[in-house]
Amino acid sequence: MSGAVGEGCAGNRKKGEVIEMIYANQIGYVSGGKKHATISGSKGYSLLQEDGKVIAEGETAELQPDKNSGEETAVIDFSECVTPGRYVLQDKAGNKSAAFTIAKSRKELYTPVFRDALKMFYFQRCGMELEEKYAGKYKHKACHCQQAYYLDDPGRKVDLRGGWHDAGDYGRYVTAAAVALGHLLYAYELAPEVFGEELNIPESGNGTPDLLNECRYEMDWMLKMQDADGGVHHKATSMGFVGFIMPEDDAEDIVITPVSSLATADFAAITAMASRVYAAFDPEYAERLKKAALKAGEWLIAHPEFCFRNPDEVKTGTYEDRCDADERLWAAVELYRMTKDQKYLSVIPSIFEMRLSMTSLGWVDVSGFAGMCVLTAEEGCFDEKLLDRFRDCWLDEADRLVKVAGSNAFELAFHPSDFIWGSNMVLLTNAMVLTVAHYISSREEYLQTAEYQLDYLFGRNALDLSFVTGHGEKAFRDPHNRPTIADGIDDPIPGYVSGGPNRGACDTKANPELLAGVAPMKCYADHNLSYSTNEITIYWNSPLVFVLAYLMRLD
Ligand code: G3I
Ligand code: 9MR
Ligand code: ZN
Repeated sequence: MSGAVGEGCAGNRKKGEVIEMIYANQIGYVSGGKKHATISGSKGYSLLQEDGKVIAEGETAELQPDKNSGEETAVIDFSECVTPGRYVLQDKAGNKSAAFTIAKSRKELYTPVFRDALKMFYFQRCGMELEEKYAGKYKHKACHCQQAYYLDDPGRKVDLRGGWHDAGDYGRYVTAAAVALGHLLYAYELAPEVFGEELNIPESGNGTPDLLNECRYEMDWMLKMQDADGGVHHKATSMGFVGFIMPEDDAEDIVITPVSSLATADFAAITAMASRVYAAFDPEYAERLKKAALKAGEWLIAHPEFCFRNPDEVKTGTYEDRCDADERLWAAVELYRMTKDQKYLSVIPSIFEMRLSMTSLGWVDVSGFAGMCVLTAEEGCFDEKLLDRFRDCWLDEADRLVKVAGSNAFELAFHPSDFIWGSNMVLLTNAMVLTVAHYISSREEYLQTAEYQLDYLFGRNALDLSFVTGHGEKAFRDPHNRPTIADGIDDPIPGYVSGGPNRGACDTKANPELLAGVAPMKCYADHNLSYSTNEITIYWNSPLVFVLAYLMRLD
């Protein structure tokens, strides 16, 4: 990794300043595919080999103002260059893009970042030692092995070892976990052939794909969050966020907050789905998951009302959500797909009347997972009307994304309002919507637009920054991630996705004062204190794994 980005980017480019730059995908492009970069401030460019030899020269169409970056930009199309190698783009003033590869295949191009993005989940493991043979220099001792207690019944304690740390903090939250597992397990279902056993995790070589081994580590923890009556507790964290210490040094009590309908519905959905996925590898485990899903389903039927409470005294993340209809929808279709019992579908008409977004794949809105369940089910599982409804919504949204991407020179399916906390999840779940649209329609433009979204993540953005640690000449380096801050190692663990630019940033390194006049795409600081722009989470990595898996499968 070279080309370190200095302390923070926020505020470094204000309105009115003329920028002359070329932004390229720093990981690179596939020989036979489209190759686009974005030029800012001028139109003439050359494509150079890494040794300086000029391969092509050209001029773009007229520059256009771009609302997201605040720059005057145009698309550079150098698709004609098909020879594998290392290249750089340069404008007439001599400004160079980051270097990038043109590779023979998607597999060749994406495998390193794909492996690291997936190995991230191992590094998030809680409750076990990360041994040197798997974790290398990022090894650490077992953490959070103390018994946890229930906030509403402090005398009741439980062994809660396991699962993944949610993010840069050490909390474990069920709705966030279910969403990450949803991205990962659907990646497996749609592209099983790309998941092998070469992750070098403790279970590697046991005959089960490492992705499923890794997901099971999280699932086993989730099972511990369920009560005997089927209800599932919302989260298990300390009372507040701890300091910047290694996880094994965190000796705070772990408290389990009350059951929520959000957690119970997400749990029902993901355990039902997992029982299907694991059946081929471990039928007994699949049966256990099925029972847990059914119990959660019973709880949902017995508690039709919305239920969620984050006690004020517990200051960690809330994952607050005011509507559980989308979670119940996801649970309904997964439980139906598992049992074929019509009773689960009875909630659907009233949920449809609520006119929810039907394609969301984040922790607030999970209706997109219901869509994926229906759209990817075996023929005849769901009735045609339901299928058509989901299909229409899905393709409408994919068409919208293609149109938005077509309207700017980053080919980014974003409006300024999309730069929220975790904007890179918006980006990557948009790319998921596009790849699934390709899966159901085979239309090339969906795939293309999905890859343009990856271009942005990997450096074709106005920060000239790859949002994945260790991948790209100018990759972000300073995530808000407690182990990375505390371990004394210079390089961050590779393969982590940053939350990304956030217009509503609210920390000491990116906030309204520092960001006054800064364009949405630049509301970002590569600083470990910038939790609102530069944290990492399991559910920001998982959609990247999905998108890369889908693309690699097409080779
Ligand atoms: O949904 C609204 C949208 O309608 C509106 O247009 C937009 C404009 O601001 O905001 C959207 O709400 C945002 C919400 O996330 C949903 O995306 C809020 O502004 C934003 O503040 C909120 O941020 C969440 C953050 O916690 C603060 O609550 C992040 O999504 C969420 O990923 C993050 O999660 C934290 C955990 O609590 C603790 N662990 C780390 C993790 C990552 O930072
Ligand atoms: O580290 C915390 C991070 O995981 C959360 O996403 C974020 C917002 O809830 O909060 C971080 O913790 C900060 C806290 O909110 C305010 N004091 C400083 C903490 C560390 O930066
Ligand atoms: Zn831990």
